Amino acid sequence: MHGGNASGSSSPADRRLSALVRHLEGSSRDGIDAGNHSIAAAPTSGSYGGRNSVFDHVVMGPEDPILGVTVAYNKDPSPVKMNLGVGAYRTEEGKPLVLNVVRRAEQMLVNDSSRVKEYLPIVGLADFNKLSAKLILGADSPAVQENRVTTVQCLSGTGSLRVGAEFLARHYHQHTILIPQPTWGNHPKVFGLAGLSVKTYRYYDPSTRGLDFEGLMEDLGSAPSGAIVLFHACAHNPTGVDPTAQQWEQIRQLARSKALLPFFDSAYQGFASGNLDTDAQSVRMFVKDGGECIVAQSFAKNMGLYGERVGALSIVCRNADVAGRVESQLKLVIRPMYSNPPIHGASIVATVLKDRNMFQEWTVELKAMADRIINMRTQLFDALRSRGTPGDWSHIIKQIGMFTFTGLNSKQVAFMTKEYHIYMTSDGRISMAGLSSRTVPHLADAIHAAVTRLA
Ligand code: KET
Repeated sequence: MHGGNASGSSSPADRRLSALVRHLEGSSRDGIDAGNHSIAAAPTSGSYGGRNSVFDHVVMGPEDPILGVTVAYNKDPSPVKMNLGVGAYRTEEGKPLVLNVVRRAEQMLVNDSSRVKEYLPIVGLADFNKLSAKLILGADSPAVQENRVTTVQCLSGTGSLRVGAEFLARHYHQHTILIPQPTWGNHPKVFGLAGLSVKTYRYYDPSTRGLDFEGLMEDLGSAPSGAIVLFHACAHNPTGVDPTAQQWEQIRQLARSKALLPFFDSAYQGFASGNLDTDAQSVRMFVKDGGECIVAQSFAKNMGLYGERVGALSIVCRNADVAGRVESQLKLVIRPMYSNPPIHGASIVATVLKDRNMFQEWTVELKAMADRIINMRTQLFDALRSRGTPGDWSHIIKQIGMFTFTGLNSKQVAFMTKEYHIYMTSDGRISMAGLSSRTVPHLADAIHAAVTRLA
């Protein structure tokens, strides 16, 4: 115990607070724990360079390019405003959706009085981990059966990517990671801050609004041997353009021949096709060949658990022995970062995945979300065609997943926000899940005006 605190039996929080109060009053250094002397000695007493904060030099940071769109949207008083920025599902009425099966699972959890709020292990909920691995790799996956997959529960997709990246930065011989150009805006930051060196590979061709397959193969072909390669498992964000099964097979062969390490980001399983197995094909192809790979999974979108922060990181290894050692090191990454993950969301997912009926109910609700998005694509495409909006808009119905990469430029986006109160990311990406039959005409009017006035 640290000694010398005048407040006797008060809690650590109380002691810290009273130390802070004394400190701010500038009265004395007494009573501050030995380890905190630097606080008492810090020049915060009002005379620091004539300024009154040690943080005076801190400049205002920019808003996040995606989440900042919601911040701007929230400030707009217009009744016609639309938020097509963040990828979050909305109902036909424009409301956030909690799946019925999720409500049911939560009810069961609440009613179960044997459930407690103890810490989870560092790696999270065992059932959740096992079931998540099976969900992405396949119920009969030999890799799972042979115990050569280690899965740890993490803070949604982002946390899984970050833990995976930190592990690679510590234990993998190659620190170069190639990410697609373009990709989800957070990828370069997550990987860069974990200590990896981020490079890009060609992915999207704006002239065809499709995959730049040759560019992709060339860039992976000239990547340093052993480099990590990030792939979007399905429903590439922001482009909505995925390789075909045949192209994936060619990518797999090239990646394996160059000993590249595939790192899959699976944030939209079930959202691309409406089918969980179809959307996992790319990952399963790489696991089937017996080689190693990494998968970050998110349950934010497919189970609508955004704010619960539920995800998993799986590392598929050559054998069970390696998997065990890898897991021991993942624990050493996680423990000092956030100690162990939260219990509630993972318990919901485990409850749903474990029960045959609930699982079935989930797939139906998931398919309904995917279908509504596909329906919005058709409606928007038809609305633009009926307005005679210049340009070929067929990419709206060809692209898959939550987003349409419209091809609108940042000026056109700014115009639509200013004149029509439509909020979207400046790269022209719109979240189709934010649209409804009621709002399609307004969006089509805005796009029409933007492309006819600001070519
Ligand atoms: N990967 C991809 C490809 C992705 O689009 C997202 C989220 C995530 C990971 C992280 O999701 P998480 O909530 O950590 O499980 N994308 C949407 C939300 C965001 O930017 O945070 C989006 O692009 O709008």
